Amino acid sequence: LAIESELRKAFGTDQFRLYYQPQVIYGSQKILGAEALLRWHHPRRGVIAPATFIDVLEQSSLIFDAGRWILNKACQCIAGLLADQLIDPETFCLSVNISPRQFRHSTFVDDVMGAIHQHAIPTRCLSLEITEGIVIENISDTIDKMNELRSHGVHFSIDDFGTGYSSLSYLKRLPVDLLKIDQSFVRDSTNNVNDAEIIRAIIAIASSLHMDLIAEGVETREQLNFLHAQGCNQFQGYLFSPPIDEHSFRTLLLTGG
Ligand code: G
Ligand code: G
Ligand code: MN
Ligand code: NA
Repeated sequence: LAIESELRKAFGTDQFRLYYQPQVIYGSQKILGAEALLRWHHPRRGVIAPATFIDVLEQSSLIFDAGRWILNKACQCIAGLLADQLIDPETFCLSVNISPRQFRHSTFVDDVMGAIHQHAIPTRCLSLEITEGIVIENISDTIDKMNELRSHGVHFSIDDFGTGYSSLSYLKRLPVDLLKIDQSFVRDSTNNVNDAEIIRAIIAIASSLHMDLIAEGVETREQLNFLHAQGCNQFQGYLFSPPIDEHSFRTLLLTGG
C-alpha cells in the first residue's frame, strides 16, 4: 500500500506534527486547555488531516509507534509551555486522542507513564480522549487500564459523546472526568429540535454523573449562546480557534487569546 510506506517514512523525517485547538471557558478569554490533533506535512501534497490516514495507521502496526510519538510530543509540548510559564500547572490540561488498538496494546499504561516521566510533567496536565467504541469492546480491561492511569492522576474524557453505544451503566463505572459533546449535535442545535434535546440530555447526564462537559465544533455565537443557556460552560471550535501549530498556540497563550 503506497500510503502505508509513505507513512512509515514520514515518522523518521519530521513530517508529523501535533496541532493544538484551544478550549475556552464561557465569557472569558481564558484558555483552560487544548486538544492535540495530528497533522501530516507531506512533502508534495501539503498538510493532510488525519481523516485520510488515521485508519491506515490503525490497521497496521504503525499505530503503536505513532501513538507513542503522539504521547511523547504532547508531553514535550506541555513541558515547554510550563518551562516558559505559558500555562498554569494547576489548571491547564492537554487532551490527546487515543486510538482503540493503541489503548488495548499491552504496553499502553507504560507508554503513557513513560512519556509523562520522560518530560517530567505533572500527570494532571495530560488527559486522554477515548471513544465509546473503546469502552464497549472490552469493558473490564478498559476499566482496569483507566483505573491504573487514573491512580497516577491521568484524566480521561469521552470523545464524540452521544454518537456511540455506551450504556449509562458502563459510563458510571468509568473514571471519566469530562464528556465531549459531539460536533454533529452542536452543528444543528440551533435549528433542529432533536439535536437541541440530545444536547439537553447529554448535559443532564454529565451533571448527574458529576462529569465536566465541553462542546466541540462550536462555530457560531448562536450555538455558543444556546449551549451556555443549557448549562455548558466549556467550548472548543472554529468560533474561538481552529487547530493551530505549536508556535501559534504559544503566541495565543502569550497574548491571552
Ligand atoms: O483534526 P481533524 O478534524 O482532522 O481530526 C480528524 C479525526 O482524526 C479526529 O476525529 C480524531 O479522532 C482523529 N485524530 C486526530 N489526531 C489524532 C491523534 O493524535 N491520534 C488519534 N488516534 N486520532 C487522532
Ligand atoms: O477527535 P475529534 O473527532 O473530536 O476531532 C475533532 C475534529 O473536529 C478535528 O478534526 C478538528 O479539526 C475538527 N474541528 C474542530 N473545531 C471544529 C469546528 O468548529 N467545526 C468543524 N466542522 N470541525 C471542527
Ligand atoms: Mn478528539
Ligand atoms: Na469529537
